[in-house]
Amino acid sequence: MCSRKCFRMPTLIICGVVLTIVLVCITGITLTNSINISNIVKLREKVASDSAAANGGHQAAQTRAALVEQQYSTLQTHHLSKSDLNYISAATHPKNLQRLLAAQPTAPQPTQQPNKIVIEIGLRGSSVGHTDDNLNVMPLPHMLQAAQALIEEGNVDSISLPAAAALKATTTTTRATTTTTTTTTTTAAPPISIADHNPAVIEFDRREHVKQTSKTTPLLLIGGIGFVIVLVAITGVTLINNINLSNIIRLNEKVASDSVSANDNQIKELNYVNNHPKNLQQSPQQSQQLNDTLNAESGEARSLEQIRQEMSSLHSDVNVAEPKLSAVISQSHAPKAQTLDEAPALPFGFVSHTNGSASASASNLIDYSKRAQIVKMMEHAWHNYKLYAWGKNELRPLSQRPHSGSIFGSYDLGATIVDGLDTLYIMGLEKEYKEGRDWIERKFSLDNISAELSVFETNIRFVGGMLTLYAFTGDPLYKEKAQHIADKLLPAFQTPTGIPYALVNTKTGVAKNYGWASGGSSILSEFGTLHLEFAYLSDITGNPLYRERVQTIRQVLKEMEKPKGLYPNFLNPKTGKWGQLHMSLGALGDSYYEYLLKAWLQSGQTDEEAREMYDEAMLAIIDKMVRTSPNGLTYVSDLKFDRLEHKMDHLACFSGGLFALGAATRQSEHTDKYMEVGKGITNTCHESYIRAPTQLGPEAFRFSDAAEARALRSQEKYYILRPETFESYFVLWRLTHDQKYRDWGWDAVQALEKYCRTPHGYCGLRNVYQQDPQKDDVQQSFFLAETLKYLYLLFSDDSVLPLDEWVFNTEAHPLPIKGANIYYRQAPAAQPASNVS
Ligand code: DMJ
Repeated sequence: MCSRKCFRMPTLIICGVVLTIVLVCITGITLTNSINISNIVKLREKVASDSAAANGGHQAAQTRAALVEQQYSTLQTHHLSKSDLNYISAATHPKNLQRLLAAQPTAPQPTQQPNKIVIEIGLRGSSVGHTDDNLNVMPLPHMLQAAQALIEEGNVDSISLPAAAALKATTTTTRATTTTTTTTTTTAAPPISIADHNPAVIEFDRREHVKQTSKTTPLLLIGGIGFVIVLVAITGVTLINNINLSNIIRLNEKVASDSVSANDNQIKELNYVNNHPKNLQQSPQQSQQLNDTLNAESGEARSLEQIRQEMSSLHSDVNVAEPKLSAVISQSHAPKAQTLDEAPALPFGFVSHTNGSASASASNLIDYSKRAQIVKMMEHAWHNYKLYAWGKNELRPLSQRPHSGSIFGSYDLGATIVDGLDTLYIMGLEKEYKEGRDWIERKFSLDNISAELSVFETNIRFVGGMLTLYAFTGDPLYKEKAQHIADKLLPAFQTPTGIPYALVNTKTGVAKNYGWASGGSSILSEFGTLHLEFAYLSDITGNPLYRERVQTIRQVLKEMEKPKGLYPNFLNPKTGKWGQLHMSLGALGDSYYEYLLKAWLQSGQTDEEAREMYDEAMLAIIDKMVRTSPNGLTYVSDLKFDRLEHKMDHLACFSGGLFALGAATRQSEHTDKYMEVGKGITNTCHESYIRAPTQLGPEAFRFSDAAEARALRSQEKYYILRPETFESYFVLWRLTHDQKYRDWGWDAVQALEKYCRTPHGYCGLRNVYQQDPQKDDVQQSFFLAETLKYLYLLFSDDSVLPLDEWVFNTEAHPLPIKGANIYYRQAPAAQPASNVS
């Protein structure tokens, strides 16, 4: 409870002022809010009603104040003797005052209220220091003592004792005293009859006095409490309003920012399209239209000419061969013979996710809603990896912990980060991309670990991932990391033939092959899948060593005698002899063939040797291994010695796209056959999917009288989120624009969502033929690197990573095509070879 000091006049004045300020502030805030949301009618009404409530409270307070004034005024009209004053000073003063008031005659009401009450006290007896002998007053010290007591009790604030003569004169004439305050003008006190009292003048604060009245004190307390309640209510309402307002404002800001970012994405898209070398060759009219749109969107006044100038300042004068693209990849899209030493970063996200229409040519082939679904899947995979396995290699979604049994073991190599980062970039998931980039910068190193790494897997996922990121961004971090990783792999190449071993210890450099591989052989699909990365690494670092290493492999293979024109899967790196004569376009062989075609594409179609080797190999495969089932399904068998095994690995499903790409990029007598086989294989892989209740394909499927495109053995029935079938859908879509490839892809997306999605990421399935298949609890890094990337691209338009500018490594990391892509970022001059070898 408040002591009486709380109710002293100055305290109350201060409180009043503070409350007034608070009220003014609240009213001000409310008004400001009202203005801010003047268009939000409901809210305005609420603010208005709050304001009305505040006014009501204020009026009540004013009424109470008027009552107090009246009560005070009544008190003032009564002359109080010393003893009366003593009553007033007593603890029971309200009662006494009431009694006094009742006993005293009522005087006329003053017209104006003084701010200080003036009480004249009769001074009886002689007075020390008083010159007027007529005064029979209390000795002054006594009077002062009494007055002091009043002050101490808190009843008066100050006492003034005018000179006796003056007092007397005042008393006998007008009997009025005056007092002034800083806030009001001097006012005359009403006439006072004090009979035999010689006055001393005691002034005290009126409000203090009011407090001493029996009726006003409780009223004031009640009023005060009411006022506080009203204030609290007003403050509460105002706060709620403010919260509502800030929410609304935030919402508005978000809407605005979304709209800005949508616009921004459109601008990025337009910038990308506009700055694209292809478009720089458009007709002036087309270009101007595009440029006008861009300027209208961005508010920038960059003319096409300026863009041309900016671009040409980036171009060097190096002439390279015109890409020999077939009619399937439109010749009109072929860039001019230009390349760049330096290029800006590729626009982040490439194109917007929104259903905009930034450019008719760029967006008319985008399936926005389906593509947005793939982005959500990527977010789900990434966020859960981040939550439960950040920095580790892969995620176990069911266990919600890292997958330490992955091919990279339990070392903190962040395989999912490195493998998935370019997909984030392509999808425009900027925040997630930056998290990954930051991790790579701070954490990724092979320096202080003693891991036995697969040369092939490390190359395609880590080196490949870093190289793509370097091409996209020009960020030297990625070039350094790519070189760092490749250097760790180089000891594996120390073999008599130059054919690398499969495994290398990152600390000791000791390399070896798998114990299970035929006769200590290296694996064709592994040592044959280094070319793209190592060749590109040499070009961006200026160090020829990496290219030399893979060129050596190429020469060994080229010169080897090939049984029936085919490449066996095993080759001994010491003897240079083939191991078992097993051939496959699936496991152990697959990406070697892929890299023959792609090395040629990557070189700007100048590496003729690679294309020739590709054609020879693929024609042999068509002849010796590709077959058609009784029901017309085209498939690629494995060949073991002279025996065909009518089985196709899921891994071999990439070859549908590969055959088609071979057809699309060179017109020859084989083109139609390539395309036919490519489409046929892709169709068969689709069949393997739709013949499973889960609509997802098995690891391997067979062709026999009993079944076609179905797994027959239990160990072949799993699906581990593999991408190869979607890769072929994507390539075939790009080359044919046949809607069925998108439809097939979308069916698979729904199957992935239904069977593979878990609350904490995506898992593979143990048996695709079961209605309710068990999940394998592994989210493979290639699910982010490849599966989701190919699906995203399937629903994008052709300007996102166009196939005449980018070539995908076997882990779906796009690498720029030399001479056709401004992001190739070739090093300006060759540097001396590294000592690492
Ligand atoms: C990926 O790591 C690569 O595509 C590789 O070439 C083979 N298989 C896996 C995905 O299935």
